[in-house]
Amino acid sequence: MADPWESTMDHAVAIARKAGEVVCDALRGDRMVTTKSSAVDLVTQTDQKVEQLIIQSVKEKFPTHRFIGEESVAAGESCILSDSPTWIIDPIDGTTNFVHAFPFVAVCIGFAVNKQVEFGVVYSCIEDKMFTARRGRGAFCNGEPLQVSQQKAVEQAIVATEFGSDRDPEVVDKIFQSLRNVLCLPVHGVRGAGSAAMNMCLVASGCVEAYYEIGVHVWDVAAASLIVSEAGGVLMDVEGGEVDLMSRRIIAANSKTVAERLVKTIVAFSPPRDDAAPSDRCEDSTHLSARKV
Ligand code: LIP
Repeated sequence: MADPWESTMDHAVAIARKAGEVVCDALRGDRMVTTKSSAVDLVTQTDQKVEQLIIQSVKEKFPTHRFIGEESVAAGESCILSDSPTWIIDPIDGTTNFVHAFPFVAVCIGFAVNKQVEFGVVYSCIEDKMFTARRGRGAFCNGEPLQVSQQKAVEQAIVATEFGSDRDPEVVDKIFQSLRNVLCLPVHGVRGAGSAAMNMCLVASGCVEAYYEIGVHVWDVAAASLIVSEAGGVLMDVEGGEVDLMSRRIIAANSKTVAERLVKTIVAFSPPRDDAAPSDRCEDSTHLSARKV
């Protein structure tokens, strides 16, 4: 049966690759860094330039489509997912990595219709790895099929997580309590690529058995969530049950068994939702300052 979103996905792959070229070019020059919700929540002119490149290219081809973009939301746009065809964009997932030239940087484009992700594209541009997934049609890296790890024993797993950009001591304590609990399950190891999407693509690739994080945003995980599930993986909320991409909480695992072990291990808390009213979100631009790296 013909795929109604085939040409749309083709455009997403093409613009992700073009955006990745812009990111890699910027790595060879100076990068002007400012901050958003905290002194370590970084953003650069390249993040903003790449997001606008993607959005403008989509508007020209698909003028009725909607957008949720990390930097557009930071600038005050709404973060509401309607039933309309919606592009969910993280122009640079791993911005801190980008600032430091740490080689895990991804352009993320998720595409949702009726609030369901229909395709996901994650382009790890420094590695030149194009991760893609189309609902019901599998997940791939540079055209090669992806399959999650078959290891069901969490004690023989590698688990990925991140520390996020919230430095509130109470939040940091909960993050470290979870990290300690996971490490002492025990697991073979804990890793972090510095990018939610890259961690999830490592799960889809079978290199890591699970990834969890509290504090991510819908643009970090929307595209990669489909890549994980189409590679045979499982998505779950940190307290069990169906993942809510707006909740800022996620477990992406190779199996329900591993996911459920993490549910029993993680110290859960609830950050302000992505679709909360802007006044209720913790994003505070009073940290805006500029420096060159
Ligand atoms: C990053 C996420 C990561 C999280 C960071 C940051 P960004 O996304 O990929 O998982 O821990 O705080 O949110 O900001 O680089 O697009």
